[in-house]
Amino acid sequence: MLVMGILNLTPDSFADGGRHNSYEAGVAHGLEMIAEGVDIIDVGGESTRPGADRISVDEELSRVLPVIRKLAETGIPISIDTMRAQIAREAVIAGASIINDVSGGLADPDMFHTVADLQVPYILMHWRGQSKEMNSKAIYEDVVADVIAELKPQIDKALAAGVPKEKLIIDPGLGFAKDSDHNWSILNNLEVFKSLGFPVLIGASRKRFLGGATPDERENATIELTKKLAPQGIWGVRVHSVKPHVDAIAGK
Ligand code: PMM
Repeated sequence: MLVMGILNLTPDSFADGGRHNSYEAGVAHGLEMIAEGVDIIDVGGESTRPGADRISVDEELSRVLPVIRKLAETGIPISIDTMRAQIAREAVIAGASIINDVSGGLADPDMFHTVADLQVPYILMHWRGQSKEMNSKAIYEDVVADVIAELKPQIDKALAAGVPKEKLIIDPGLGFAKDSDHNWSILNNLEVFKSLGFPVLIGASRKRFLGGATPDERENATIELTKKLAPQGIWGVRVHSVKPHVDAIAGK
């Protein structure tokens, strides 16, 4: 199971919110993750937390491109966490080699054609709407069946646009238009997601549904979850801390 380390380049991730510092701090954090054994670094410039505002394309580009260029020099695979086709394209030109789209192709009508053109792996996540509105969309008849039923047409559209089958990775999108019970139902039924025939990525790291009053408690719960996922044939976990997850997968 691969460890995808999160590198959020949003101003609230850094003490002073300044651009120069976020470049320096972002690169430093990326190098630290590499030293700890990360498999993929997931670089994102736009917050997708519930309630978050959108930022401009220029702002997103200026946050992510310099850091991608620098970290790509190390040879470690970099994914770009974006729902915008233009950002995906420029990030790949800058050195990213995977596109991680939390909207699963729903936010930008150009995304699937861009991915097909770039011929890079594409993480297609289940999504129901932008951060501002997603909590009100956490309504399901049967969350596992409904999420699968909504992932399938997006998969079909990606394939029809020319994204090669072997380049698709799916993600049930924990916390995106899902409450705590929904997230746990998904985690308890991962074989249904695996049966679609694509690698499965899980992003549970420090999310609220894990419980715990403090970030430390949520981090510990994330590590426990990684231990449970490792023997289940899951392709990768998207996590904030790298070393504890590398160790958990190695059975340490
Ligand atoms: N979660 C967040 C951002 N990007 N990408 C994928 N593929 N899967 C996720 O679950 C996911 C993601 C939000 O979490 P963060 O704010 O802690 O980065």
